[in-house]
Amino acid sequence: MPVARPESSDSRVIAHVDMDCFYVQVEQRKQPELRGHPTAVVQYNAWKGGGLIAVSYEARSFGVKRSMRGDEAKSVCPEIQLVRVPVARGKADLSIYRNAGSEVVAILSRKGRCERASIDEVYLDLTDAAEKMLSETPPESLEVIDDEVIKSHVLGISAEPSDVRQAVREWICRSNADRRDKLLACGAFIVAELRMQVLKETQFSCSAGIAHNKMLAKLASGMNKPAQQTVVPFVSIKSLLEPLPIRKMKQLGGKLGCSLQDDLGVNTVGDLLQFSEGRLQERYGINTGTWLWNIARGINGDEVESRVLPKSHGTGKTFPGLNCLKTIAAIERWLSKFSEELAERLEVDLEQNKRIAQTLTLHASAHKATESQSQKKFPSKSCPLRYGTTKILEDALNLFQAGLREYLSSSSKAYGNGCSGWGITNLSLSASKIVDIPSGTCSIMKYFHTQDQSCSSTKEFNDKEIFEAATLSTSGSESYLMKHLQEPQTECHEDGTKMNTLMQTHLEDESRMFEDKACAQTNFSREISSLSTPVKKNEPQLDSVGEDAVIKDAAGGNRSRDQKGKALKEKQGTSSILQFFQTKNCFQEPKEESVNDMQETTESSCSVPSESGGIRSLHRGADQSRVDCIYKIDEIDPNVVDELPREIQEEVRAWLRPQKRANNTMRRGSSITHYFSPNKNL
Ligand code: TTP
Repeated sequence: MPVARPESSDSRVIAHVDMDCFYVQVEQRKQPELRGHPTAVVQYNAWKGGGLIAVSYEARSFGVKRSMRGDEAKSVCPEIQLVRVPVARGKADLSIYRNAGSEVVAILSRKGRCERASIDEVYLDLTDAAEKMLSETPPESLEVIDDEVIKSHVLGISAEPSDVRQAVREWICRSNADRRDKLLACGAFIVAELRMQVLKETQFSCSAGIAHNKMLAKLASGMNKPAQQTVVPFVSIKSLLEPLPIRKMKQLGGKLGCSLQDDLGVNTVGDLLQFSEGRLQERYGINTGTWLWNIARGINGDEVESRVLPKSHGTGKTFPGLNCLKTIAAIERWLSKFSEELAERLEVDLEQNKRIAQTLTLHASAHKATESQSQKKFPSKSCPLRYGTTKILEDALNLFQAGLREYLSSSSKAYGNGCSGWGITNLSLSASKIVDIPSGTCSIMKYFHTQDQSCSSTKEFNDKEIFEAATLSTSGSESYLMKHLQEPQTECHEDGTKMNTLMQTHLEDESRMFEDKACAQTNFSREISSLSTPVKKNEPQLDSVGEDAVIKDAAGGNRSRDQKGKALKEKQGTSSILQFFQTKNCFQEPKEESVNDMQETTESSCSVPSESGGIRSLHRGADQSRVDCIYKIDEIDPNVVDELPREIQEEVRAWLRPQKRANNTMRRGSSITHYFSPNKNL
């Protein structure tokens, strides 16, 4: 539902930047010989040469359109070059385009707040930069103006084609102009410079709209493509909006737009101007009524959010016609591929951007066997996201089953019991509600906060825990998570009481950063205890952590290196943190840790750098038998050191430096040994 927001100021400078025929440009950069030739990117399948998803401007001039199949494009433009989208895991692999989009965002974000709106679109709030330019180097003071600025389209300027450039120059340099328009003129300079920089650094061209709000900037960016920019001065807003078909406006392509047309006879934005705000509120409610009244007048208070990273990660595939998926085995096969891809992307996001996703959602479309059945939608289902391919797959299957049950039960209610057949034509998984892990210890807490989800066993995963994505508000999700985290889960909670006092103190110091300290500590201790729990019989065991380590399964057989890698990845997460605290935990919980499983009581222990470049944790039991764990230094994220108590940071840092220096730290009076000494506080 649209939200009516008042404009914070009408002196903002907002740009919408949209890449030109983006996938084609990415392919042309890869194969420069395609530049300048009619080219299209196809999502290939055997049916009529696949579907076109991006078309170059050269091909467009021959009449090639995105809605065409490859064969049709060939018939319209025989010389067209069709490039296939890369394929991985049996489906389109968009990572090359995603990464190219990130390159562009990195450049565009240099001048102001930047919101990545899609794979190839960005909003920029350039107000501050424009104000700075206006006060320091106003356009009228410039002797030379770059051609890219002069080539701007300024809506409302009427001049003979031969005089347009001069008219634009005059508009840009007017000293008596309204301040708001002067700021837009400065915006034209800044955007032109950014676009040239994008071209220089990435070889991609883009187009842009410059206006005082997001709605107008977006409308303008598509008006003059490719490689051009359009400015919307205040006086031109009315003439820009009035003729626009109402259904072309954002959020009016669906039911609301239909209702405006059918019930009020509104076909263009201009038609909307005849209705008072009160009349629109009466018909559509206060919020939507005001929003409609506002957009008819070009008023839109949406802020540019500061977001250079994607809001969610999604992966999926369509299975049209006879290719639809009809068995759970087929669903599982595809969900397994999607889970693997999603887990990988989430891990990269966690590692590179320190972000975690909180919600997993499964979307599907069901086969339309009959016209009446086509009315019934396969419901989207969501649940808290647990990291790791296996867990994502497990949850995705549960979500699918829940959706299918609901789909079939309502279908059979509506169409009788004969309606039990199903076929899935579209299946996708997405990870959303992505949040930053704040720096400092809080990151560790948040990490475990998420990991805690994995404490709940799959058996506990039931329909009650599955909820509609659409009804999940942020606060709803928080309270859901908090509720579950606070519910004692016997196994975890009991282990939690083993938490070492050092860690408790440390957490308490940092707890201002976390809303629910008790909850965080419980989560943290759960994770600690699950780590410190000695290997169970059926779990794979690592012979050693060195290069040649092999994983032994319960039957004692060795698994391949690949499998080992995967298993390690799954288990480790942010391995350095877990490993480090595993070591600490050994120190802090001498008595309880040992009990039943290891048959030893830790009396004293210390961590030292090992000869093999790892950190070795030694624990001596009462019987003097030694548990010896080696942690590889190169697997430890140096950032984790900042999260440790100050008194031991220096020494741990020394371990992470070259081996020579690390060896110097192997001294008797080590602060770490002292830190963990049972007598430390005496
Ligand atoms: P768009 O920005 O819609 O289009 P475009 O960049 O190809 O062309 P234009 O210059 O007109 O903006 O889409 C960006 C990319 O997203 C596009 O290159 C391919 C991909 N895409 C799809 O895969 N499927 C689709 O249905 C659409 C619309 C786009």
